[in-house]
Amino acid sequence: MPTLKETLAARIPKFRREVDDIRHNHGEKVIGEVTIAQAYGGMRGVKSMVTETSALDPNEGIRFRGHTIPELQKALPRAAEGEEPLPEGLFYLLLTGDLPTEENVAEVTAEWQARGTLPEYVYKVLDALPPQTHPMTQLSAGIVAQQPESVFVRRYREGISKSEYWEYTFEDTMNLLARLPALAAYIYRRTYKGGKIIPADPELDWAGNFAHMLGYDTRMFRELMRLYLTIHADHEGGNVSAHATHLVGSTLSDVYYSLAAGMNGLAGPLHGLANQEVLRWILHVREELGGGVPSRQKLSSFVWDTLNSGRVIPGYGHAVLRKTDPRYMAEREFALKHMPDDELFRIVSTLYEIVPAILIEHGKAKNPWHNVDAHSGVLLMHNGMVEHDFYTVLFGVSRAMGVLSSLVWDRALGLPLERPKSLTTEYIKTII
Ligand code: NMX
Ligand code: MLT
Repeated sequence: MPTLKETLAARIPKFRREVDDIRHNHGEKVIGEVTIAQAYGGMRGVKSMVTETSALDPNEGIRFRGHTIPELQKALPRAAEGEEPLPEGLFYLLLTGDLPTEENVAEVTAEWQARGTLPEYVYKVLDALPPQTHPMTQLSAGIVAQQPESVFVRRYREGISKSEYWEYTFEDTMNLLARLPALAAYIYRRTYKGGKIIPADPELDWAGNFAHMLGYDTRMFRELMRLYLTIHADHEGGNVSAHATHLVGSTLSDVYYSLAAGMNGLAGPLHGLANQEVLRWILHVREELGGGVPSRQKLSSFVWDTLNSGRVIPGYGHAVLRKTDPRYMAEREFALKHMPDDELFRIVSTLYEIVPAILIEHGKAKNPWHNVDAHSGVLLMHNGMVEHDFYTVLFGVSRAMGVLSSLVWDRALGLPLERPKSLTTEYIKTII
């Protein structure tokens, strides 16, 4: 069986030739136009970059290398004990474009186990931060602190050919992904559990071992991590964490600098931090409305109060999606299967029924439907992980697989420095 790196090495020359041919022979073809509204409006809908690993359809949701989430729940290999896909399989798919066999997945698991030890100095860097430092700050610091490990930087200084860049980016990617669970688990343990490190279990898969190092040794939590880390991995190239990683990476910054940039973007409340905000908001709803599962009527007026005070309803809306996020549906199915009577899940379910109609009546959000962050927190709460400031770190561990797969391909295709043109309002006034 060819290794993952050999499979990738075999794919790259042909795809590079195809892309070179498209750029050379069709480079002048127009794929869109840009309006003033888009230039001021966060570049929504501007077709200005290429990302191979996944594509987002506004109505259907995400496809990873052409496969929907329900398809992958059937097609990707699973742990012996479980029914959820193994994230290592998704990584193999994102990187190569091929659905992996059980052996392909076992190879990734074994590689990540072998490379998974966090350098000792990273613990010291984290220990130097006050314990109340937000977990996303710790994640970003812990990633960038490992930058001296970069194989790419070492080889680049020695003087390598452009055609080899991808190989060392691949090595850095494998090392960083292998160590992210140990880093994230230490952040959790030092922030909330007195700092006692739980050693890795070499018998477990990547997500199962992550659950173990966090301190959760139930089958349900391992299964939740497998699902969670699979579905959050990628959301095409324009989302802030993917785009920031790609942008910083386009300067030939290594994977450590690039991923830290992506994670800093994920830490914003309009992006990944929304998963923590949703939980805070739901707990606040429950407290304000006297505990238990509030009636639809009481919940409706709470939603209106939030909107009328000028705040967004976290977990609803999307820059691209125009229907319920299939990641939300995968989480909902997990809840229906494992915890249908959970009180917070019942609140989320009631919100699922009432919020879209309220947002439509409110008339501002272009997408009134549920996104992934509206649901993930209650699954974690049910399993005992109550520290919601940590939730975005889980999103980040998963997102690293998608954005770093793309960075390997950026290097393989020799994509250039990203540098769009900006305009001034003074200039815009001259063209209207
Ligand atoms: N609640 C209230 N108002 C909203 C919401 C919402 N959930 N979503 C959008 N709006 C408002 C938005 O603030 C804007 O108002 P204004 O004109 O006063 O500036 C207006 O509706 C138009 O915004 P859209 O064009 O629909 O949304 P946009 O593409 O700019 O932003 C989000 C997308 C996701 C940032 C936005 O829907 C939002 O703030 N949602 C809540 C936060 C959230 O759940 N983020 C997580 C996204 C997924 N992820 O994991 O990254
Ligand atoms: C994501 O997963 O990155 C979010 O849904 C945001 C986006 O796609 O813009």
